[in-house]
Amino acid sequence: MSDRNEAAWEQDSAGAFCAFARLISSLSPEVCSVSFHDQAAETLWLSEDFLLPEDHRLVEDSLADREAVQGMSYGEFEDARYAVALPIYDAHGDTCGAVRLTVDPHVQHARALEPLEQRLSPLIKCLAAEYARRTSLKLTADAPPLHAVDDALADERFELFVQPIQALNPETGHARFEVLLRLRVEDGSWAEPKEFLREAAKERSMPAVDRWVVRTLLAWLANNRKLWAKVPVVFAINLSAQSVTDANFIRYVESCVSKSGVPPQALCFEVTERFASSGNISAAESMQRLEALGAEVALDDFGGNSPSYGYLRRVPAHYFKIDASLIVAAPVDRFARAMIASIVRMASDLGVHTVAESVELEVQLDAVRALGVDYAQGYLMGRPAALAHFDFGAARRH
Ligand code: G
Ligand code: MN
Repeated sequence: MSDRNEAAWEQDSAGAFCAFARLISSLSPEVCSVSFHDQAAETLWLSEDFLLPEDHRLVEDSLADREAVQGMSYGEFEDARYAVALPIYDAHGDTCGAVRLTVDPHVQHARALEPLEQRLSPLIKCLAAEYARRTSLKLTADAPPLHAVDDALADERFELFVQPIQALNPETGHARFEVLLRLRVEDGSWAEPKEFLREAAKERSMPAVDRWVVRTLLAWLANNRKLWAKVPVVFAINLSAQSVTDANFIRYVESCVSKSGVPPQALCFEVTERFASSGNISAAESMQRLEALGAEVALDDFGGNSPSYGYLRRVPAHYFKIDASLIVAAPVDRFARAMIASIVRMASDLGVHTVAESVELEVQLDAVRALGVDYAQGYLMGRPAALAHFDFGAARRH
């Protein structure tokens, strides 16, 4: 199928799903959100920005266990919701997909005594016809070519790692972690971003990668509050130049943050100083919007290429992350120490905190501590480790 046909086909299907979603909410006002899934539980269309891992599991269960309508409770107290997944059957009685709905139990409806599945059953039959139409269209279509990063996103080969950022003055600092992206490669090891993101940038796929990071992190934070929410803690996310200049990306972040219920104060966005100082107006605007949302902003690799500081008037910054080249040189190079001292002085005048990046040796830690740097991050304090198995308690005790 040509690109144009492919796009038209996607739009046509999206239009049909959107119409079905509208019908569902007019028949059942207690429904808050809707998503449609194929036979393999892949999301075809959704009315919100992202689904929690529980939602995916619910859909998978409904596809696997055809007998029961699958349901689960969500959230607590006032925000409590209920989610159900209803399987959709083809003409042979086989499951061909599922529709997932979240229900607000507080919304009373005149027909509420009639169970949701019964009310929706004529509509589910129409949905089955729509699924059959899609399948027949898809069979005649060539698979669109996928790029390496799109493949990795589709195959779920990306993983989030975290690395602690340690406060050097425990009285003033609080728990901070940088979120790092890793790609699982064929031999089972992990590749670092610099090895695979160059290609993603060429393909202009960085906003897609950064969206994946944002929604995966927020879904994890929303589902694992007990592990991180007790103390003030901040997770720092790296943003690429392509994402910082994309207004749609910033809107996506705003919407994911509000839907996840994660306080924006728990997030920091890192933008490299090289890009933030380039004079790009949309980058400065994006950083201002992230700050207005309530999140922090950090300038990454700060002091690595020494621009003039005039740009700091236009971009908000709460943290300067001092470039690795200065930290490595600090124990032996008077010039590097003078640069760090001047960065620390300026940060303190501007009310900005400083972080030493890539601290690998005790002598480097001693040097940055003596120069008054607020935080240290690097292999000496802790290597990046998978978010899913990360021991936040141990990281905090260090
Ligand atoms: O550009 P940014 O500062 O976000 O880069 C972070 C990268 O640096 C990550 O990929 C992380 O794994 C790596 N890193 C973290 N700590 C150290 C360290 O102590 N030494 C080195 N060489 N790399 C580190
Ligand atoms: Mn960073």
